[in-house]
Amino acid sequence: MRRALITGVTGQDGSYLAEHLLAEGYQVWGLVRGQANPHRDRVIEGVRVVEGDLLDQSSLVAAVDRAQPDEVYNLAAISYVPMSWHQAELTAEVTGLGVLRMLEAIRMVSGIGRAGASPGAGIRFYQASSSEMFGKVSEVPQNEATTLHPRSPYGVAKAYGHFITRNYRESFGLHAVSGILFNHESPRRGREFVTRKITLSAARIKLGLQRELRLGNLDAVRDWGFAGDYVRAMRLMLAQDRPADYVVGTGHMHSVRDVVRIAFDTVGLDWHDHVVIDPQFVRPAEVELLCADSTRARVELRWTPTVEFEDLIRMMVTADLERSAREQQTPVATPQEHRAW
Ligand code: NAP
Ligand code: F7E
Repeated sequence: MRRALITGVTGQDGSYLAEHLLAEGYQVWGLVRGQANPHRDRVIEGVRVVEGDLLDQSSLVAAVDRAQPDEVYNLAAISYVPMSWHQAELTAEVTGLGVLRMLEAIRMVSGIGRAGASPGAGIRFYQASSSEMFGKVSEVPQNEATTLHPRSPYGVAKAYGHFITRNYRESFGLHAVSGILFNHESPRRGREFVTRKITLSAARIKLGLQRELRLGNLDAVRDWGFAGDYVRAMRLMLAQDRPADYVVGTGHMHSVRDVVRIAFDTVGLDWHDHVVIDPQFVRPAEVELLCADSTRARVELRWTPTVEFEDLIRMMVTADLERSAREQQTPVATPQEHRAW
């Protein structure tokens, strides 16, 4: 039985990846931080919890030692781009240096890099890199060779994580890969990200629980896919004989305005009646456009996405309608509802 350790197991991707690996027969360990982490009940049933924090080197060594994983998936990060301007140093520590600490923990526990250790042997490492690293894009679409020009402290921190992962691969023969994932969403997406903010608001406005939706730049263009599809690519990357980095996305571009239109259309409302542009949601430096060229992932991993953009937005609105209607009837959420985000 293969053993996996997931950091960020309480996040969107962590939950889908844990489900996927359990279904594939893995023993799954999840790193959870904090004394009384309010997200602890998001950990999928069947996952073994180990305490630890990307800010604390010794806790990571202890976690790797306890889980004895064949594969480590480093998904933990401060992942909300606007927050990275307000807490730039913390973002660098967690999202950037946290990767180095995880790599060091693997090196210390497995002995990789010591005299006599065989290159490529031992623990395999997946780093959650991001299309945010492309930032001000130099070409459309973006692939593994596209120049990085990050536009936020988050993007800069991810670029560090990306290069230190590659460096450990080249320096120590570690089987370490970066998945350069484009935006991926689901009903479990955090409420601060634009798709979920829109689908939840459309549902709540429909139910009379909210009057307006305040947004920033409606012209921003992204390549949005379904998180459940993207975690399959993570496992496939670690299953390759030769470690390499892969871009993962759909290759289709849509604007924030498209998300708004489809979400309000799904609940039978005209978005113009409810959306207000609010400068507080406009970023100091914007990533205007992202679009993936996933040829390498499609050819080498045989990975393909299964959920179309419109279906994804409708899936999220439907889930938010059901959840909001339940909350309307039972204002105090049951533990089951907490778990379901
Ligand atoms: P998410 O929902 O925001 O989850 C982030 C996770 O990181 C949470 O489990 C959080 O735990 C954990 N975390 C934060 N600080 C930590 C620390 N100091 N020590 C340990 N754990 C910590 O993110 P996601 O959308 O699932 O994304 C997963 C990863 O992929 C992230 O690295 C993100 O940057 C990257 N990524 C995401 C996308 C996307 O579109 N979703 C695209 C490209 C790359 P708590 O519950 O304790 O806060
Ligand atoms: O913004 C615009 C905003 O916060 C998308 C993270 O998972 O994907 C995500 O980062 C776009 C931006 O995602 C609002 O200006 C307009 O252009 O949903 P988002 P993101 O910044 O692309 C990447 C790949 C990651 O790696 C990150 O971890 O939408 N936008 N109005 C807004 N965005 C938000 N959040 N809120 C608004 O009101």
